Amino acid sequence: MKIIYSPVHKKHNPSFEVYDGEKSAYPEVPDRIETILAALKKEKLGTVLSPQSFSLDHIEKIHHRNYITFLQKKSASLNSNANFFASYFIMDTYAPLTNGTFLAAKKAVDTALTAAELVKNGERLVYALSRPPGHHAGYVNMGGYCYFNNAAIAAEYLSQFGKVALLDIDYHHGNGTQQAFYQRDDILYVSLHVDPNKKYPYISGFASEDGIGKGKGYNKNYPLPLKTTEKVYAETLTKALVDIHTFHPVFFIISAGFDTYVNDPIGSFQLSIPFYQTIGKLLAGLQLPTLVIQEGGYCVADLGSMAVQLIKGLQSPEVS
Ligand code: OKP
Ligand code: ZN
Repeated sequence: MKIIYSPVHKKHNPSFEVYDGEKSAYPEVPDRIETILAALKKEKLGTVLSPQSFSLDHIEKIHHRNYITFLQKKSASLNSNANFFASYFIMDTYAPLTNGTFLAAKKAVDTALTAAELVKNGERLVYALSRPPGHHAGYVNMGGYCYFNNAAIAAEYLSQFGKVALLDIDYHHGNGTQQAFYQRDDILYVSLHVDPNKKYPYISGFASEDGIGKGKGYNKNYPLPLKTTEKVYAETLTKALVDIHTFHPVFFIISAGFDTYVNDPIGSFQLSIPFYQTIGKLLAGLQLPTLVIQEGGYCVADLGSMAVQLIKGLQSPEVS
């Protein structure tokens, strides 16, 4: 497996989020990616490569030019210790801008695009260690620790070469990714996530949202209750895999969040570390060229183990 990683993500390190009107600790920390990288290396699961640099044109296919320019200019204008919450181009209080945010977010996109290009050129499994994550970032907004939608930009890129199925297994619904492809029939978006009536992002992720126009039927949401068990999760994932199989994609992208873990400080599901290998094996059953893109997951102590289990599952030979 090839792993795409750049240390530039560390330049984005906000000091706090605003939750219930109070400052609180920022869970989306640089150590998340460092610990995953260390665990993958220790288990010798892949070769680490640096991302290539891609033009902003790729980002402009998913985000409005004015939003991109705003992020770039505002970020660069900030002092090194500033945490700036924009009053527009933003959907919540979970996406502060810092001096390094644009550089890190751009590199996270380059990481995803480098991985996408490798998959396009015949690699079977590539892991993009993108940070900050992306699936909440929409056409004109940051939010939920996300600035540029890494997975959507990679999916858009790969769609030039064949149909793309994008499966989002983060605990939260990927509102930004859904929005990007809601009217498209060449990119299928399927998501398993906590019921948005109960948890973030609240505004989307309902089962009734299934696409519009020619995109009708090409968006699938599987909202799950708080405290979802492994049994229910596996049953739901099996349904999602039927959707993907029926679509006959050429490429498979996984928006991989580990906040479905039982000990995640933000999540509420009951998935154990070994269960990520079960998930990986189920996904490997599709036998498609696969791009894994990092999204959330906040139990830093166990992120490395979860990533290792997922990748071992994805690499396990098909049982037929
Ligand atoms: C980003 B991703 C608790 C409030 C958290 C924001 C969640 C963003 C999740 N401090 N609300 O999908 O993992
Ligand atoms: Zn999440």
